[in-house]
Amino acid sequence: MQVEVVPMRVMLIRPPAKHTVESEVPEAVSAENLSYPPLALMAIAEFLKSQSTHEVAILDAQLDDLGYDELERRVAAFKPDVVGITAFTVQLVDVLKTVKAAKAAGAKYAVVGGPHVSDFPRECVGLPGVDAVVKGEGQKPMLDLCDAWARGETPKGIPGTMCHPDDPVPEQDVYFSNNLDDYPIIDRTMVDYKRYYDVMGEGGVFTTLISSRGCPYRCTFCNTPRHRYRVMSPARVCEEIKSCLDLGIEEFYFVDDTFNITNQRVIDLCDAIIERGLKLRWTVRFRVKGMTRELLTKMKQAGCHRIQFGVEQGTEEGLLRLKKDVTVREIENAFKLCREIGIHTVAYFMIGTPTERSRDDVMDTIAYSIALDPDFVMFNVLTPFPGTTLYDEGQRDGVLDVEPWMSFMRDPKEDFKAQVWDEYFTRAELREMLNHAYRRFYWRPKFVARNLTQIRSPKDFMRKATAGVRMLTG
Ligand code: B12
Ligand code: SF4
Repeated sequence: MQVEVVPMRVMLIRPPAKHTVESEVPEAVSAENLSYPPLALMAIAEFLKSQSTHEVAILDAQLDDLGYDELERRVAAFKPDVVGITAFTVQLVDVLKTVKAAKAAGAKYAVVGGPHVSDFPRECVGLPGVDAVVKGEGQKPMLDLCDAWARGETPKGIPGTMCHPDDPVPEQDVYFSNNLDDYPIIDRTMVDYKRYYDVMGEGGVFTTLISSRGCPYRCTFCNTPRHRYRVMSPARVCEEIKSCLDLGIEEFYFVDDTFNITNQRVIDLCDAIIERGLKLRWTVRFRVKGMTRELLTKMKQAGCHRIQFGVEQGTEEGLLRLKKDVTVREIENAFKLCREIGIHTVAYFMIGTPTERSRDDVMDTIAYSIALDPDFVMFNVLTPFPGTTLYDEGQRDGVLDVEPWMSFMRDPKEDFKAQVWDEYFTRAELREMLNHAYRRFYWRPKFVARNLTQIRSPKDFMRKATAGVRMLTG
């Protein structure tokens, strides 16, 4: 007998950012968090559309800064059978509120996925209102869940998913394919794509894209899944870029965990971009290892205008402790080459790491960030997240009390504050040094002068000025 399949109405939601866990990120930086397109949800939506007849919509509650009443109204208007919500650990309170609002609006099933679930699937599936969670890449598991519900079945044993805390935790991430090329190209028009922007960019229409998954390195503060590193072919990446260029998108940010695991991959991609005559401006997240003049020159030729480097520390001891697997010399070489070749740089630094034992040590980190001479710098207070080696080390060494984190996972509360590495400094001291770091870096005549010469348009000026004022007052 044929089972009747009724296509599901599926709404994928990026929750409002109203209750983000305070983790000592300056307001100036978090204020800019809302400008990225919801790439994960777009990838899932495109996949569902390409493989099924389910009706799919995306609701980016952060783009319009929606409150929960309005969110509920918008969900009710779409009448979804299933809502899928993306979860960062720091947004767990908002995720739960979104589940609640969606259910109140009539959604039958709520699925939660994203980086938080990948780390804590069992705790997440136990949260009220959550019907299923997806660990790892969500495209195929989300399709399987919706198909099961469409057939009127109770999903059971779908790879990559859990529907009850007693279900076995998926051991491996579920890929649609080992070949990233098999994922369909995302149609950027499914969101209001012209409204996303890059505050450090040049004011053009902006999007993100991803051309590889995973990272083989082991930095102790990072919880990037250690799954197999997979890359997209240069031809497939170019096809996706072309589809965006056709829409008038000019600025691209590759959000790969680390873009340059091998130089050859980067060179091949640049060659493909150049051969096809694609004209775009792009930025990437890089490691400083293996930087060569040849590589950077090729990248510049292919339109790369900015590289974001996770520097974190300016001493060999600090780098070793975080298992960065790079040296101070390699860092300095990378920044020097970028400056010579004319690629802008962003340096990410951490404050309050286990090897900064005195205020002088932190001031040395700040002084190093200035000496390195990047175009922009981002400082964060080190906050060991669950799922990282540093979190386990902190627990082992008696620096971190993990119980507050665990109870937050099971019962997220708005007043939760993530514990910083407070072996040598109080939270207040770290916050004060963080603010000092931003002021010292950005309040320099050299920085102001350089940025004035780089401003392209009045719109660009307004954006940078607003961000700059926030940095200095934040
Ligand atoms: C771009 C980015 C940002 C941007 C924009 C984030 C955004 N709102 O879109 C900015 C700079 C703002 C940012 C900020 C932060 N980020 Co961030 N960021 C990223 C980055 C580099 C790319 C995200 C992305 O677009 N990936 C591409 C998509 C396609 O992949 P994906 O997100 O993994 O999604 C797949 C699965 O997770 C799953 N999935 C995702 N959502 C859903 C939903 C459903 C229903 C289902 C079924 C499946 C599913 O399926 C997707 C498709 O395969 C990732 C690292 C990475 N490479 O993924 C870190 C990452 C997501 N960030 C991280 C962190 C920690 C932060 C900050 C807390 C850092 C800080 N201290 O400030 C802040 C928090 C911001 C906030 N307030 O929420 C962590 C998250 C860890 C966690 N457990 O939550 C990551 C994983 C980096 C890391 N390895 O530590 N980030
Ligand atoms: S910080 Fe970057 S290089 Fe280090 S493990 Fe994470 S993604 Fe890889």
